[in-house]
Amino acid sequence: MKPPTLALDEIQGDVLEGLQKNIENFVFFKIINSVYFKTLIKQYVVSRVTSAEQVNNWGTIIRRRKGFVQARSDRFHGLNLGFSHNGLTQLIRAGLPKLDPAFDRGADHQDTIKALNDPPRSTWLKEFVADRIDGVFLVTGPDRPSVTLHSNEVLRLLGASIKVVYSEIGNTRPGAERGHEHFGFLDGVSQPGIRGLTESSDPRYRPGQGLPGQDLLWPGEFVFGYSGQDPYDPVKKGSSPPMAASWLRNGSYMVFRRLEQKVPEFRKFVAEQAARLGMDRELLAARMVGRRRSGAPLELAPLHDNPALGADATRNNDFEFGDDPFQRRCPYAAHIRKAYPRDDTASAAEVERHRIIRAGIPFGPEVAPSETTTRHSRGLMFVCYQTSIERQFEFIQKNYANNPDFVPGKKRPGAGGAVVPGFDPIIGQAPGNSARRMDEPFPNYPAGSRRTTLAIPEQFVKLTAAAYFFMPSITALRTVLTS
Ligand code: N7H
Repeated sequence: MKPPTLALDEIQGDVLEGLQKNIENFVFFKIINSVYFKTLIKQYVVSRVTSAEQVNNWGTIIRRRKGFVQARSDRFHGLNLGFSHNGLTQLIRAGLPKLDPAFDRGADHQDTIKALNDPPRSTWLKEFVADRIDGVFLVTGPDRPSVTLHSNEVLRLLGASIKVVYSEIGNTRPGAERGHEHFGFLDGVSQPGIRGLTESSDPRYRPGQGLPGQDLLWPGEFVFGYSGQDPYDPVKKGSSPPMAASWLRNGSYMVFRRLEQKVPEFRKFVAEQAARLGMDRELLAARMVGRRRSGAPLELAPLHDNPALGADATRNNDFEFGDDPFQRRCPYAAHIRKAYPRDDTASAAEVERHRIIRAGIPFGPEVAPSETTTRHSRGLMFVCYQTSIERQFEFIQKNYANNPDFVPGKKRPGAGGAVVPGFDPIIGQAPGNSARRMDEPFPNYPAGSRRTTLAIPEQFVKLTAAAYFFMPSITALRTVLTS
């Protein structure tokens, strides 16, 4: 099957590949004077926006350097720019066509909050909700001083045409925790492969996969202007997602969620519940996530960690859930089994229509030994990309993570009856912030029939701000959006 040709010089760098980042500044702004703003963006900013092609070139340079000299990703700075529905309305004077319904509504709309069981806007960060948010700059780089310098430079160029509503810096965790999120788990392990971008590591025997287990998807799932997935066949090319206007081409929707993580509370809960269940606490935490801290998937390391497996990109995604019909290795409700059920539902093709590309970064300080209840705000600046927020991010949150009946149709072994898998214990949210349950925290592996439930009285991941953006192509930034 012929891979599509992607216009990488048109697509913003964070969308498909991710800007290289130790540090990322999220600058949320309001447009004060749209005429000046357009002129200044066109004149000074567009040329600084980092494309996927540039990210690719950096990647090559870094890989080459790794082979010869010391890896030095530290020179690279990235800049990307997105607009909310309000922002686009300011820029397109002729009027905005109907876009993705979720995007048009916005993350802070009552209906969105209700549909996702999100905490009310009144509980979000005060500064974030203090004013209208029209757009966001993502400024990335190796260290805080240089990222701050770059951010200030962009803000200086835009002068009084915008007002910063809120900004916050995300940072990868230090030392051995690098690449791990604040609960301690390796993140960024599984991402969809993209046809036309991700190469197959085994073109002869696994042409439909990038790395082993990484299904290749048609790019229209993530970027406008290309074929997406066929709804009935996971391999076949489907139609291109509808484009309400031609300037959507090579653009993507971004979901931003500032998710605070209650780390000491999570640890305490896991320790108490592991003691109650008579099991290892590391195993309980892993059964909530579906992977070990090292990244090793429970499907391949059901009882003991295997750090070599976790670190091996050729093996750490090479599994399905279909071989684990009674959740003996990995609970149905575990975060990764909910968020990407692989072959666990009636239709593998359908599952691939609800994928996202994740590009988040942790924020906040490390937990000090004395911090036994959360005193400092920390968590994940969650970011994901897609061509339909409704069918991708919102579907995962609402129909999978928040839905105790998903995956449906599972039975206990023998004549044990139907299973209610429960909520995703990491990101699932129950109506009114009420308590959640998850089935089978204790492993019946390799055999056994001990029935256990995990009652989770509080959220360890709490939404404190959210917004939806559109990341336009470089050409759209240079033309339609700034003329
Ligand atoms: Fe999740 N965690 O540490 O527990 N996530 N996530 N996520 N997540 C994943 O594969 C985590 C969040 C997905 O392809 C891993 O990269 C935390 C939201 C998807 O097999 C870990 C938070 C949504 C995958 C975590 C959080 C998702 C995934 C395994 C919030 C979307 C890929 C490492 C604070 C609604 C599944 C990896 C696959 C993986 C964690 C948020 C979705 C460790 C702490 C909001 C699709």
